Amino acid sequence: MREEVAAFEKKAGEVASLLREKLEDRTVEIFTHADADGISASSLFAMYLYLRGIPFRVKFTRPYGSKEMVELGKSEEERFFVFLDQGSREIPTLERAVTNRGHEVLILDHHPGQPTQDPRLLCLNPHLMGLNGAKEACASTVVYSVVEKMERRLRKEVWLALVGALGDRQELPEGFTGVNALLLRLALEEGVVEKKEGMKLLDREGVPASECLRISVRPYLPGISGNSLASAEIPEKLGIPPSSSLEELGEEGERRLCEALLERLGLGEEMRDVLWGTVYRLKDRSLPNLRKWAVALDASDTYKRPEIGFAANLGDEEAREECLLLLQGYQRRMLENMAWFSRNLPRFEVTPKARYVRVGREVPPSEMGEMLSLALESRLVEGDRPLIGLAESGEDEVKVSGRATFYLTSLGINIGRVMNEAARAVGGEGGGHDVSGAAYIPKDMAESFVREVERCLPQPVLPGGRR
Ligand SMILES: [Mn+2]
Repeated sequence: MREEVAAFEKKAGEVASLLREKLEDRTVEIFTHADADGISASSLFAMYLYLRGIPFRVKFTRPYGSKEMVELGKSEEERFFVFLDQGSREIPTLERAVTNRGHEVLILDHHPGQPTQDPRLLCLNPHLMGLNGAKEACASTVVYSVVEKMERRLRKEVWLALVGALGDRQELPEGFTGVNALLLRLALEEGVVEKKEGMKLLDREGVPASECLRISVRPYLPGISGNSLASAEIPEKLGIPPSSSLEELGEEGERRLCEALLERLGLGEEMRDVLWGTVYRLKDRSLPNLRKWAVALDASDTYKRPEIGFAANLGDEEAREECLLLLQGYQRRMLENMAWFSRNLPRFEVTPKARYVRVGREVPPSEMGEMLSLALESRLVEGDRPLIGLAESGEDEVKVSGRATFYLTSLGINIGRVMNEAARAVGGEGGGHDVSGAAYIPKDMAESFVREVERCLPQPVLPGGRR
């Protein structure tokens, strides 16, 4: 086992034994991000509390900023706050305004943050062991690593860690790395998850291959997704029976379809990793493949109903069906968003340092980040510079999403840091990982914010460049 992963595992064990005592006779208040990773992380934590009969509340929320943390700290009675998939950035505020006032805090997160010596603040974060929280562990991975050590029965729920990692796009072309890779091995050994080679499209079952292509949004297939003609023609030319699902084609059939798609897309070999890879499934088939399930959870977030995804993760069958319906609506909306993106491509402002996508109210703020990720992944825009989106959110607020590629981060670009610094400079809040981040800023400061981003981003290293 790699040294950093071993150090993470050791620390997880320490956190687990301290936490077991701290949780006795408490009511726990969980604050979690509402995306696939945050929902899965909170599902795992809730399963533990439920098994132990510890009362809890879950709040799905965008990451709490320092003002909201200070408000929490003002409470008179002593409370137990748990921050999942968030919290690391606010450690100084938590020490000053929350634990200082007698409250206990637990942070299980994978966003960058400082270490803490505060005995009332328990924290597990892969960054502190030298791991990269953008690709080696997600919040669900971190939560699993702790709760599994307190309750062996949770071993069979290890698949939720993989769902979180897929949701956060932590599966690299070569597969999972770091703690994620460790948990995948465990999931296979436990016999909970199966894997095989195949196309990484979501709708592998239940619909014909042509429909699977037409509604494909993760990945998005330029010129094919949303295009009934093209998506019917490609399988037809290969002689694929019109009613066959992807799953029914067998590996050889899938490979032929993949080659035909690659040729049609004409985007070069690098799209192969986007289309082809590992398919993960639950052995008991109680959910669709895990990649699809991760996007279904994201859909429940987009429709502001993360509790549906949460309930489905916990085994509620009605919620599972509802979540899959939300996914269908989400796929339709993302197809529209991507069409908007393609249409407006020529209008985006491009500076030597970044590309700016001003969506106004055309794309909802909750869907913009995903739209940018898809645009980069599907090569609708070149990955030669960061992609920064600005959307109106509410009366006087703008949401910003930033996306880069691992190639750009290797050149020293850190989107989370840029979001944090530029937002603070204009009176907003922001943060995130090296490859992706978000900020909320006052609406009238949007242009100042863009100037700050230009100031914070390093000089471009290469003219052009690739992903
Ligand atoms: Mn996350």
